[in-house]
Amino acid sequence: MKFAARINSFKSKGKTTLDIIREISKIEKVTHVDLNYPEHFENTDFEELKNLLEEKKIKVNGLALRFRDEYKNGELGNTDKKIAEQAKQLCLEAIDTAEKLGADLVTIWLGYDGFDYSFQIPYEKTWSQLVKAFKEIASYNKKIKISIEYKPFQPRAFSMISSIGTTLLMVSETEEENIGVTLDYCHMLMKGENPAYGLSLAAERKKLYGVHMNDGHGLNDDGLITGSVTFIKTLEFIYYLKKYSYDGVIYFDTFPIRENGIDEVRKNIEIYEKLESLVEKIGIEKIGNIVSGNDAVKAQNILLECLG
Ligand SMILES: [Mn+2]
Repeated sequence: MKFAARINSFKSKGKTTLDIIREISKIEKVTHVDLNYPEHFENTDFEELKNLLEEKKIKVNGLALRFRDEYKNGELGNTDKKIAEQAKQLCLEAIDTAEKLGADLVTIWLGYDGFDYSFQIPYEKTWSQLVKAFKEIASYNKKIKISIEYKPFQPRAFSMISSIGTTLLMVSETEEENIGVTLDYCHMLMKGENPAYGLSLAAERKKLYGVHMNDGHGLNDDGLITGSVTFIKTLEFIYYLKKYSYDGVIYFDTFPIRENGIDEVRKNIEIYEKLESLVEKIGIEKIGNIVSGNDAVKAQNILLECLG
């Protein structure tokens, strides 16, 4: 298995990206990190970073764009063409940097491309602008996969790319081979989606590029430990990951604000592996047979088997 920990879970005053990578490398079973661009590269010597990653045998899964306050009225879809162009350039820089680090994935979450009021933005115009921007970003370097991470709201009241449906529509309209989807489990709950269904839609189309595991109560991006709230939905999600032979990295996008970061990552891995072993124990084929039967009552046998 390939597991990645979240750098910002270990952030505290005075700690550098390099300090955090050193800390994360001590956690057994963590094989990868995801780095935010440009955030985690600021005040960081690039060669030193590269050498440290090699020394600690930690791979970079990918880079994730982080847009600052200057983009608060929109990133790639900003009506101010200058800001939109700047946002695009930042994505291209991230692609170059990912390649230099041997990563093949750049994740783009457009937190600010959205709206808060009725009549605030011209939907079709903004949408077309996003299609054009993603097309340019994806065709810039075909070796790098561009993955759209959607979130229904926060910080905006409505995001432009807010669901598995709008994300796959965007992916489809860009008509580029190397563009796909990153599923953040908690974001899916916020949207009221059943995560496993969204996974199946993306994986069937060979567009599942990234998975962020976590959990939440649905109304907020809680970033809780995987499986801690929605056990059976998480089990179903992992069943589909196995069914589709997902071999990418499992990134724990969780927020241990009051918890010890290292213990929290370990617990995420422990639970993930336990859930995976439950799926294996019950059996992919047996679960598949139950699913194809469309029998709600019989489906509960999966839960009962887990309970022992
Ligand atoms: Mn995420």
